[in-house]
Amino acid sequence: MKKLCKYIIAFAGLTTGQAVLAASGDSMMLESGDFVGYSFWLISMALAAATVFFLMESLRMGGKWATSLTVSALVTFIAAFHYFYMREVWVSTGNTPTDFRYIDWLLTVPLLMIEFYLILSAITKVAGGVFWRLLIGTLVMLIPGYMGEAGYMNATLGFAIGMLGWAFILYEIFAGEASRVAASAAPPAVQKSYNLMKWTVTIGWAIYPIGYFFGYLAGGTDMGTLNIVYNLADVLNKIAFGLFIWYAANEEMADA
Ligand SMILES: *C/C=C(C)/C=C/C=C(C)/C=C/C1=C(C)CCCC1(C)C
Repeated sequence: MKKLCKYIIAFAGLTTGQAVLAASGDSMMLESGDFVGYSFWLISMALAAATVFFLMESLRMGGKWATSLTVSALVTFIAAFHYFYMREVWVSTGNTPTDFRYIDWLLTVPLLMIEFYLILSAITKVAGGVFWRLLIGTLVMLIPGYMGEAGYMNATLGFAIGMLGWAFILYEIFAGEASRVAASAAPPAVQKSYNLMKWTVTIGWAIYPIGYFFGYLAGGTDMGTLNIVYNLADVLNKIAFGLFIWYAANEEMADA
């Protein structure tokens, strides 16, 4: 009977175009109406597709932009993989996949920071200190954030220290050495993309602490909302961020 049920479910899955879902076993079954689950599915696929795109474009463009586009592909690749796991956690247990999310962030956020260094390095010589300061800012932002969310530290304290790390990053890209290099040496296309990236780190990234605040500090929101908010933020901060670099590369190569 159980076997028969499995076959019926597998068949229904196939006929609705959910072949992959069915093949992966019975632990994971996306329920109709599970919008958080839908967002995990959509975004994992969008990240996978973006990875292919950035890699192909990296090969096509080559030259000094190839590394930046490859790093964009690494970001979406790492995130796509984590999304496959996060999706399973959500769909099969309804829990928030906090650990996977932070492991993903720990890898992808430093890579996004490297992008600032790389797009500036593509056009001029940039001191390594820019990279190290952005990396330190990232760690100060994420580690206490994790400890707060996972319950290893007081949630308010983790939030407060994390905000300092983010402020440090914003300082570097708005007023620090990176911003001075961008303003003095970068051609217009790169400046435009630097600005788009800078504002993404300001406005796009603000979504995460806002989610954290409402999720853990302001009485608590439901975890479904928190996950949709984090998921949508990732589309902007991972896929769109890569597209801004791709745009600068295209423009700059057309001008050169
Ligand atoms: C691709 C993933 C990205 C860009 C993740 C970014 C995450 C943040 C900007 C998190 C920020 C946080 C704070 C500023 C305060 C403490 C809580 C955090 C970790 C959610």
